[in-house]
Amino acid sequence: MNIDQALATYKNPRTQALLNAFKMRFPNEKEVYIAHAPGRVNLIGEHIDYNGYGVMPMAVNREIEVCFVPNDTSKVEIYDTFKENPYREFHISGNIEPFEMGDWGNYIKAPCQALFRWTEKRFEDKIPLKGFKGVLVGDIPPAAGLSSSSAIVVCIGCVIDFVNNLNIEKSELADLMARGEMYVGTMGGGMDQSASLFGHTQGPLRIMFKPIRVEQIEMPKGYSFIIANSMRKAKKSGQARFNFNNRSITCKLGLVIFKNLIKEDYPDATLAPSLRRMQKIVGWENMPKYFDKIPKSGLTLEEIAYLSSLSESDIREKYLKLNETEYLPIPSEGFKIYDRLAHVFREAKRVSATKKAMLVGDMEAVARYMDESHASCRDLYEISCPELERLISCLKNAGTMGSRLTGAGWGGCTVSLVKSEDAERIIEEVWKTYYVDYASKADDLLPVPSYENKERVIFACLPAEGAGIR
Ligand code: NG1
Repeated sequence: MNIDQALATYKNPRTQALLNAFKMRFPNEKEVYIAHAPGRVNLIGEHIDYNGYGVMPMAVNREIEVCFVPNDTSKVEIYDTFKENPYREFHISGNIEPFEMGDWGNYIKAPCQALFRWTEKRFEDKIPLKGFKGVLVGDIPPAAGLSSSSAIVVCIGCVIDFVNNLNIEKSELADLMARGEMYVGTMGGGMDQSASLFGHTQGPLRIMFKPIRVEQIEMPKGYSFIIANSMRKAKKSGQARFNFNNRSITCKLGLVIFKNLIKEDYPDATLAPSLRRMQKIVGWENMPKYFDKIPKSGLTLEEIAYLSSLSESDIREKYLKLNETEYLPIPSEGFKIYDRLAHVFREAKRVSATKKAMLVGDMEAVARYMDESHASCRDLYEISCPELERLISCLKNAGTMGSRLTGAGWGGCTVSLVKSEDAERIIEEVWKTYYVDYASKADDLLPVPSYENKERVIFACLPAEGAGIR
């Protein structure tokens, strides 16, 4: 579409800012395209996607947009007006050297490398892949557990798919983007990329993995979800990356111990690639017999070696190695395998129960499962923090039906189920009790915006359509 025509068509201020920024950066380009990808809020099913279990997120009306034109070469040139990140350029190949750890440009490189490798195997004639000139904008709060980073990855994936006429089927693209994002160094499970691609305007999604299957869930009328940011940044680089990978690796260590415990009774289950597959073979009813043999304390490497019948060096090489040079540090309190797995199994059951409750309109039950999920994230998975706890109590005191942290944890956002008629009143009350009386006075949290801009940190969200080209 002609850029002036686009300016006349897309009136919302974010897209207007995007188009104007593109005009300024690339004044000679007249025919442009716009790709978009929403963020997501996870309603229930936390830290279980990477164990193979289904989750229930909802794509929300906060998104990343990229205005772009195809390049004739493999060069990618991109500006970010979203977080004032520096300009980045590179060539697409199957082995793209990453920028420094934590650089935003790695979220652009990740999907490019993944799509190059995918295409190389299938359509030799489309190699080298064409790049693009683009400008990115967005209104998903970064590092808040709303998947701004996966929205960037998915949005760029859509751009590359479009520019090269690849026409990749949606669930394949979701899977590719999930694996592709591991390029930045986190071992996530695939929920975010699928939620961003499969979003729909009627409500949440039930997403199952391997292979990806998505069911659209319709929300009963009269209820809303409020997202509130704790203002504690939940970054996924640095220490937070170790915390995240520690949880994912602890679950893998749990799986090898489990396999050793069941190997005589269920030889088939020893090949299972995830906790879910293993549990499917064993059956929920038989799980406690083995699970109860895992000590409840934090386990040392020596104890894990004993319980899994592996050597310590095997465990280190197979499970603790993060990349060529880094190993996961052994936590001082040991690996709390029992507690982490207890969360995973119970949370997986809660997701199924939530779906059933939502389908029959029992929102009291949905709220109860959300509260239980939060308690489990706090006590068993230990991913909460004092700010999230304080915010949750402000929300509950203001009258939410159910409230929980959402996303990876250690800060970021909460999600609450409320009666739609109560939403505005609850937002006003929590604005006062959390943001004015607490967060604005704490010196190590993100700055609290003015009252007029409060929807940047607390808002009732709407379900949104999935990523694509406008
Ligand atoms: P966020 O909230 O974007 O940090 C991460 C993982 C998800 C999932 C959740 C926890 C990535 C890209 N995302 O999400 O796959 O494991 O944590 O439920 O790693």
